[in-house]
Amino acid sequence: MTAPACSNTIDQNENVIEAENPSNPLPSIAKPIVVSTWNHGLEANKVAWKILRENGKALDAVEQGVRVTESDPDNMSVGLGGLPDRDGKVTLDACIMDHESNCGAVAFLQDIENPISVARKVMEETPHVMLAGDGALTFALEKGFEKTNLLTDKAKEAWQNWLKESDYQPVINSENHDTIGMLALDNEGNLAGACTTSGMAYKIHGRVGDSPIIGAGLFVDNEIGAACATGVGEAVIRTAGSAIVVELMRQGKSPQEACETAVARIISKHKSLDNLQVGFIALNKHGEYGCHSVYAGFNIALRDQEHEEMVDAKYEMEWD
Ligand code: SD4
Repeated sequence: MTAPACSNTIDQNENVIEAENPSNPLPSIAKPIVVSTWNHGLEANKVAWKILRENGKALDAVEQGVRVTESDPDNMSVGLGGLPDRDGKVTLDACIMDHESNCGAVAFLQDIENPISVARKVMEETPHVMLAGDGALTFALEKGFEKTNLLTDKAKEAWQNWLKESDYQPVINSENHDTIGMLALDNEGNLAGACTTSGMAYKIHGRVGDSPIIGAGLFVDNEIGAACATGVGEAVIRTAGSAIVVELMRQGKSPQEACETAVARIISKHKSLDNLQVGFIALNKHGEYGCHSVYAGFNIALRDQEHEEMVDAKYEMEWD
């Protein structure tokens, strides 16, 4: 899956690129690739790949890619059709980051189908990184986004069924942690990433997860690599998950080794691992990728010149 981050490599013109000190930037080989979380990544990757293949920018690829999942009403964990919080409100978190360390995010945003594009506007058209709640909505409307009812009949019915139990505990299981995180490397050798979710189903109204938090749900350092996370956001925030994965790559670890070490960190920092699913994906400047999760079941979608496939992540534990 990955080659050692420090070995010499050959670029597309057959030039040998000498490995550098791992604390220095990795040499870039222009080799477009996109990786994203879970099965829905396959469809999202198609759109991202078309942009990459036509020499488009990684930033455009990840934004347009994850919009596919946000706009899919059948997907119950991202954007339109996402499962609501315990009060029946669909609230969205998203962030985006480019190769110049520009980043933008929205948190606790309601009624907007494509939060990733609002996050990009925050990045490009404000001096801020994150807008939340009503402020984010007002900003989105000012920028021309339209209000949409995100609660589909299917999601409403699921919420009403959940209400019958009325234990008012956010439900945590492997099925409802289905953020889409996407990382891309373009022909220019630039990296970008995007992350978007409706978050944990039946969460407390106002809860924000890791997905809009730069360094937790997503991190990109164009000198080294990019990483994103899926799963229980609280655990990812506690460990600065995606930033850690990138820093581990900076120290010379391969993307796979970096994801494994970050998962080990999550495990070591939690006394109870009940339902604590977290998965990471990472991509470095060579176009090498890795993925790893706490529990079985995490998979990623890969698209490059030779591959269009799902890859099962290795993991630490089986579910009981
Ligand atoms: C969250 N990390 O809100 C998100 C949920 C998720 O796959 O990743 N789902 O905690």
